[in-house]
Amino acid sequence: MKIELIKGDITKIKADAIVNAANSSLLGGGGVDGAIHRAGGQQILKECIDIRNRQGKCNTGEAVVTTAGNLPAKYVIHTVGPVWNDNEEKESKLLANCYKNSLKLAESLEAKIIAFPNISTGIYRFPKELAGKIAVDEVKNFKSDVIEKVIFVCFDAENEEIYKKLLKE
Ligand code: AR6
Repeated sequence: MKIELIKGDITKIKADAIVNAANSSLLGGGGVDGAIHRAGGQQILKECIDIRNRQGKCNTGEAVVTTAGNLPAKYVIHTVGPVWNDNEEKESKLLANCYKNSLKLAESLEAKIIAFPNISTGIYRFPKELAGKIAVDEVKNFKSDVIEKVIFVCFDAENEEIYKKLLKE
């Protein structure tokens, strides 16, 4: 699996699947979630509502999929990151689950290229350095014959620097 780092807006990425840092309501919000719903259009929200009606809320660490509406990607994988509350062990595990479950779901969709934002490092206040380490570890430990490339899309300069360093190691 190749790993790439891009600084920019994930809504512009032409991957098979892009990952959304959603909340458990699946009904949209701010940050990258807001950007994805704005750029993707009503179709994504409609499918999120269908999922809610079928299975209820999405728990932290889990992931669900919709199509990508007007986005250049094929699918949006919505995962719910943990809110940082200083419980490092518990919240790290939950963040790792976000990456694991998103990768598993991408694989089941036969997605070859998948793009991740820096889940939980915005509104949910997860420390960026630790979040980056968890993200890179989970991706490196995930062995797949289906996924060919994972793109980390960093929106802010701080995350970009952190990922540059982590990926050099
Ligand atoms: N493309 C890529 N990354 C982005 C973009 C973008 N267009 N916009 C922001 N980021 P956040 P969270 C980065 O707050 O911390 C929402 O309201 C941002 O710089 O989007 O998981 C949800 O509904 C940061 O590094 O997500 C939830 O309620 C990263 O995306 C809550 O926020 C994640 O920041 C989730 O909080």
